[in-house]
Amino acid sequence: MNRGRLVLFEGLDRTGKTTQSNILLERLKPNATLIKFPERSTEIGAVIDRYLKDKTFELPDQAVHLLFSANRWEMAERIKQLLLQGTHVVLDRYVYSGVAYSAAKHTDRMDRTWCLQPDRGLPRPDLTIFLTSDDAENELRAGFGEERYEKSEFQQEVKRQFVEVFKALEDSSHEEKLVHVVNVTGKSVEEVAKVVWDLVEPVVTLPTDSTYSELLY
Ligand code: 2DT
Ligand code: MG
Repeated sequence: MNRGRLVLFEGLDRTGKTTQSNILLERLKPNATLIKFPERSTEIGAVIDRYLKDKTFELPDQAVHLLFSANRWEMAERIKQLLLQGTHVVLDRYVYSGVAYSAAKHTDRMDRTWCLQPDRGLPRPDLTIFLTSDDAENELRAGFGEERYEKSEFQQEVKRQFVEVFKALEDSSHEEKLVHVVNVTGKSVEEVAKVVWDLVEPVVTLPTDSTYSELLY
């Protein structure tokens, strides 16, 4: 049987990741599942949810980073099973959010290399799409500012970290393109969905290895 593909949307808050993940899910259905990280319904996800919502709940940055990674490991077996049974898995955030948000904190010794390590061995995306925008338009969307990290200076630093992570990983590997950048500035939801589908269609159509790969940094 043809295995499912792992398609990842990354990006800053409110660049349309969730909207685009849902549109893609509908296009790939019935043969597809959506998983959003952090997955707040698990044991570890509940702690993460509290940390994000309650700004008085303090944890060391290293511990928070490891919780986000542990939350992916909580879901890893399910993702593998879905792929092997032929179901496409659409991810709304994954390891690159983990690195970019943590590295943006500039905690001593917690650099990008440190941040990548706990995710080593997780299923590797077949396609990564990074949704970005030129300006602060994402801040104007409803609800922005309610959770931890939703501050414009921090978002700018996260954006810089995303760019650097992708660049560093791309430079160090000889694989095919690691990430496809889609700038959503001035584009409608439908226009972005079209660009996304043009990237996804070949990936879900072409034959692939019978098993997934793993992330090896
Ligand atoms: P949402 O707004 O998308 O629910 O995300 N985050 C996410 C991290 O800091 N590390 C991670 O590994 C992941 C997956 C991004 C909630 C916030 O959690 C951040 C925003
Ligand atoms: Mg958010």
